[in-house]
Amino acid sequence: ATEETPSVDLITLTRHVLSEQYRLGAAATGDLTLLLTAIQVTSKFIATNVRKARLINLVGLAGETNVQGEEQKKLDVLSNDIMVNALRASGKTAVLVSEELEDAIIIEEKNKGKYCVVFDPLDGSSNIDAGVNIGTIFGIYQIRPGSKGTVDDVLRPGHEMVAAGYTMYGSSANLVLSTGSGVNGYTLDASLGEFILTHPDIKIPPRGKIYSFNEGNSMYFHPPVAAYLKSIKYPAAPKSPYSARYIGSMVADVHRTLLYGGIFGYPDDKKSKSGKLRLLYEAFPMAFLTEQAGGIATTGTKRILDIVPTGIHDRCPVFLGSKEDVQDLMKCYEGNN
Ligand code: AHM
Ligand code: MG
Repeated sequence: ATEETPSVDLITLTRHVLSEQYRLGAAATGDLTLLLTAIQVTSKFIATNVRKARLINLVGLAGETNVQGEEQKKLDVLSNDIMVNALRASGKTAVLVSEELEDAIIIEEKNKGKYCVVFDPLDGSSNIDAGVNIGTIFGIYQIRPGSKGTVDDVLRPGHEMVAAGYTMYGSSANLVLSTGSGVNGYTLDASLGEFILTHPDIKIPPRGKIYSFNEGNSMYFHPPVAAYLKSIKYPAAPKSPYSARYIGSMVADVHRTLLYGGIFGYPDDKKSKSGKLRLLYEAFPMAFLTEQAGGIATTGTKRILDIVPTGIHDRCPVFLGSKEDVQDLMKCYEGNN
């Protein structure tokens, strides 16, 4: 085998986003690129902290205070602070919504820009201490024409987002992004400190072989979900049953679904009437990416991106993934109505 020569033409995230924005023509001011640059810096910073925290856990030093005697912040709070500070300082934002904060932040006049960012700074926090993949999820709106930036600028359907993405902190840090013309994946090259384009134009396979649900909640599931799960676990011959994969970290479960296909679901059930996942900063960004990659994202009966939020921390049922798999699920709902 011939040895591959190292690439001398690396496509970094900034370069790639810039060229996409140029392609869009004169309307692009470069502001979105600058905002995305700020977001990727926060991802690098959070990735470093996640790694450090794991190291500390490994050597058994994790505690209430660090060596300087300062109280250590929990990783999700720390990640929130990193993002709020960087996004405010970017000068490109007007409104920020974080899972960690009860109220939206309205950016003061001197730092104000025209974008609103909704985010979950560190999702999948129950996985942190076990060293399992966790991630940051974000969605971006532009403020409405004439608005100075209020909470109403984010209480809008997900299809009005101008960009959405996530960073997964795993064996490497992977940033997956869509600015509305397809989905691209970038991997952090730690030695360069740059996200490099490694997964151009991600497309979800039209059908997969994996389902990803927390089946521990089965006793609460509504009939359409129970019927769907039964159909993929006990298929009529000659079909074979699907494999189960559930990490319990939305970023990781969605990342696998984008790459391998299949279906991810977090339904509403007899216990939680809107499910668990948050509409603005979990369901919308992931639905945006799924559709941009050629898949479907639904509540079972309704397109997720068409929902109009009534509050910044609303929840909604989520099913997303390969087109044919999600269509099969939707059929179970039709049969039930
Ligand atoms: P979190 O925001 O408190 O971390 O909860 C969100 C997470 C998602 O990442 C994941 O899909 C889901 O909760 C898993 O929930 P469960 O443990 O009920 O299966
Ligand atoms: Mg979350």
